Amino acid sequence: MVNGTVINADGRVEADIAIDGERIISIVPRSAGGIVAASDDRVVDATGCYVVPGGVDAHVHMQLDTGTMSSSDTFESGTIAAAHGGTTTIIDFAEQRAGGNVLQSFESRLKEAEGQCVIDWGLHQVLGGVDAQALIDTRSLIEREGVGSIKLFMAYPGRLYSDDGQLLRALQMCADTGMMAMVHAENGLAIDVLIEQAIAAGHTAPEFHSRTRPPELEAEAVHRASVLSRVAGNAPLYIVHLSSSHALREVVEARSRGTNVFAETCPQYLHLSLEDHLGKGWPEGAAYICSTPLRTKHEHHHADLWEGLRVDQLAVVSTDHCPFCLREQKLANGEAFNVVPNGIGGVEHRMDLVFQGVVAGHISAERWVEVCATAPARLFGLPQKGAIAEGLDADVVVYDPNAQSVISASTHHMNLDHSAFEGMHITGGVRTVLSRGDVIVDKGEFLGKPGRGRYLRRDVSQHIR
Ligand code: DUC
Ligand code: ZN
Ligand code: ZN
Repeated sequence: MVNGTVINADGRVEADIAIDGERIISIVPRSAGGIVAASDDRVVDATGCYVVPGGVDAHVHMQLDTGTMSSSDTFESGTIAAAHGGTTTIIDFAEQRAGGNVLQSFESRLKEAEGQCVIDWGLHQVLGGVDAQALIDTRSLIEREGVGSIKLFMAYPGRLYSDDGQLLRALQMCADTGMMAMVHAENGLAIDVLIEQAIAAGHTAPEFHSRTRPPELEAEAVHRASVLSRVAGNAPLYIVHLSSSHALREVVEARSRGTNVFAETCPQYLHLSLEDHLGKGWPEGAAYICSTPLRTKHEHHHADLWEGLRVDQLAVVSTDHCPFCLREQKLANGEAFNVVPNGIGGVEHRMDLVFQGVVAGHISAERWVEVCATAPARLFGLPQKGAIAEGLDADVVVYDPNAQSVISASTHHMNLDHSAFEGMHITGGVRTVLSRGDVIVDKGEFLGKPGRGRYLRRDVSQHIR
């Protein structure tokens, strides 16, 4: 790959890259002569483009079973869409529910994804019912299946919810093993009261999804999770889909006390708002129902989250990709905010949507690479991903910083009949994508094949040990 600007989290260099098979074998600055290709080499010309590591989306839900429906992207369609957007690794979830067997839940999710993905993939383990056996089984997943992370819920009482005692026991296990505890931090008991009261008062419009999940209840849960992590012996803690200034302040406070806490945000919390999106009413507003919810534009959430990304208060941008088609799925249970399946589809546009922060001057291109690829790879035990470096997997994206496009459901590759980002003008765009040395996307054309993606055995977090 020649003539590009190689950008890693720690800097940039005008350099050429040589790839042999699945790996990057050398990076030669053009000041040192660059690489002179042999006549039978395949050459990708990256003139005028950035050459960056393939994106790592550490939080997605392909074909998620909600009990009554399945999120609309399969592992195949969702990973094809991800590849088009410059993401070459996803991490999805196996889900154990209360009373259920962790190892069985993991095996069955592994089977669902096997043979489908076009890019490399891993799984976190959700614990929807923390009990003694679940914790014993989860510990064994590290060696057995290469799973170094779990997910716990402080929301959804009666479904996936863990009480404080369950959280503490799970966090003690994480402190002991080094496993990363991903936590959905919202006070679910209080939220359920607000939802009940809103419905009783006839407040069913989409905006009440946000009004019944106030940022104070996100912040409170972040605070509690951080305290429990410290009491557990400083368990590695990762707050998922952080959406508000209030919650961010709690992360900063906990980090200043030396807590092992990291947080991700998602493109929807950087670009969308309660008023402009949920506020559209039915049916469009349903498209923006996700949890944590979109926040008001009259506070400083967007600006604070961009600043949090800039100064490393926020470590990662993931999508929480969880698409549901508008009429057949989002509105299938009727027009009341509390019966709409939660989720936004965005796996295809994460790199572009975060790059808009580079265009606007909120973050550097190096930081864009770090939050979209390097940090999630290091936090989730993937040392072979997330950087352009000799010996690492040749997951490489040629990104044109001057390309122009408009996001639209009519041109995206997700199996989704709408886009939460419809009509957004994007500066920058993916030109070519390599996954372990294979060109899988070139100028909008998909060249990969289902099943070529590999299951990634992961280690515990490199940020901790
Ligand atoms: N939390 C997630 O992380 N994903 C989908 C829905 C939710 O509440
Ligand atoms: Zn969640
Ligand atoms: Zn999620």
